[in-house]
Amino acid sequence: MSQKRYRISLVLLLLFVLFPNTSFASSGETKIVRFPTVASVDDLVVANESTTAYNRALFKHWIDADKDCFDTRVEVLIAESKIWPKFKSRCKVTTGEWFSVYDNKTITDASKLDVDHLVPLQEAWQSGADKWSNKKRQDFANDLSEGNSLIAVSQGSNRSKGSKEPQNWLPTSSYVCQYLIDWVDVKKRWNLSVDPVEKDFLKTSLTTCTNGGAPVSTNPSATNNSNTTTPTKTSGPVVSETGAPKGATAQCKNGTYSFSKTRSGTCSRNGGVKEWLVSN
Ligand SMILES: [Ca+2]
Ligand SMILES: [Ca+2]
Repeated sequence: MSQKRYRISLVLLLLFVLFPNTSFASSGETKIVRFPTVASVDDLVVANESTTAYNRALFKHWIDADKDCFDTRVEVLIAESKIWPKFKSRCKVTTGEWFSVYDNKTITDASKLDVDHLVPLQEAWQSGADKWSNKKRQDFANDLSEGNSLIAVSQGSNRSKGSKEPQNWLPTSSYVCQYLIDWVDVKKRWNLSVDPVEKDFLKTSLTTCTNGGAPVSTNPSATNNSNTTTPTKTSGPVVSETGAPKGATAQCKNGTYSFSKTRSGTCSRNGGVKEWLVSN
């Protein structure tokens, strides 16, 4: 499952759990549904930020956890490209088509993208990660387990964000509500605290996040989800498994992508090979 699709599924699941009697089907009437994460803000531990010296080097990234030759940054780029990207030296993405939800920009040159830690590493450090092991910090910095920890966005938007918190920086696009939801969700999943000012801002802001029944309708990239979340091959032949050349990339049956120099074991932890892809 791609990252954005997972994110949307998660939000839908939360809505159905919290509002079991609410119909989200299109019926012509507008339903106002408050984002459920308003309550979740109260579930976060409130604490003043740690003032111990921050060192970015203590959050090792980007690693290649599954050793498929795509490091974490490349994994995100592949997952979020609207088209099957092109590669250099087999493991690096050069071009594709990405939509930077922070500033509504379409980007085709991978070098123009940053993969953003939605909750910045420094913010994580100040919110409890200063007490973590280096291994846990590495896991956080390379978190692909959910779709909202890492996001490919324009360099300009990411660098204006820096390590700022929501009260000091928000996307210029209509992605704001989703951003706030993701911020709370990441902090909750990693048991990171919020400081009092941050908590007040999150609670106030999230109460203004309503919608007409489509939970992520303010996310432009999600409005056409079926087309935007699954990379599709735009060039090069699809070949059978037996005919796959060395170095081919495979789409696995669970929707992830895998690369193997020898083909052996490719997608073995991801449901097997669905099809082999060869980029021109
Ligand atoms: Ca990898
Ligand atoms: Ca904070």
